[in-house]
Amino acid sequence: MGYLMSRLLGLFGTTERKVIIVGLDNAGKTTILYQFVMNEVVHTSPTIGSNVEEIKWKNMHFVMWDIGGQESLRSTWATYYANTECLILVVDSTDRERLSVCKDELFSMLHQEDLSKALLLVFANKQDVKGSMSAAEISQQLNLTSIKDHSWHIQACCALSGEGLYQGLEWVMQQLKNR
Ligand code: G3D
Ligand code: MG
Repeated sequence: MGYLMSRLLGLFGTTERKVIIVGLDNAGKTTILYQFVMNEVVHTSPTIGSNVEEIKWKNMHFVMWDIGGQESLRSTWATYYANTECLILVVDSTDRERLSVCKDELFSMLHQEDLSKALLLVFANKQDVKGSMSAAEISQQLNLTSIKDHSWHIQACCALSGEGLYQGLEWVMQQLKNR
C-alpha cells in the first residue's frame, strides 16, 4: 500500500497496528488476548506456536499476536518482530523467581532492530493474587527507567476480571495517535 493511501486510511482509523504479546509461559498472555477479543475468560492451555486475533477498539484496529512463552519457544519470538508497533510484555506478578529471566528476555528484545520503534507496554498481571508484586516493584526489578529509546508504560492488571487491560490499551492508543 502506498504511503498516501496508508496515511488516508490512518485518518479513518483503519490502519492495522501490529501488537505482539510476549512473556514467560503461564504469565497470562492468552487470557489477556481473549479478554480483548471477547471480553470473557477462556480456558487456556499452554500455547504452542502462536494465537493471532484482530481487535477493533475505538476506531483502532489491532492485530495481536500471542506468542508461546515456554523456554523452547522463545528463540522463535524474533520471527514475529517485523513491523511490530507495540510490544506487550506480560509479567506474572506472583512469579518472583523468574522475574530476572523476564528482564533478560525483555532487554534482549529491546536490542532487536525490528523492534527499535516499538512501544513497550508491560502488564503486571495477576494483581488479584494476594502477595503479588506491585507494578512499582516490578518496574524497579525490571529497571524500566533505564529504557530511554522506547516509550514504555507499566500497567497493573488482572486478566481474569479484565481490570486494567483497557487502561493499558488506552495508553498504546494515545501513543500511536501522537506518532
Ligand atoms: P500464557 O498464555 O502466558 O502461558 P495463560 O498464560 O493465559 O494460559 O494463563 C496461565 C494461567 O494463569 C491460567 O490458569 C490462567 O487462568 C491464569 N491467569 C491468567 N491471568 C490471571 C490473573 O490475572 N489472575 C489469576 N489469578 N490467574 C490468572 P490455569 O489454572 O488455567 O493454568
Ligand atoms: Mg498461552
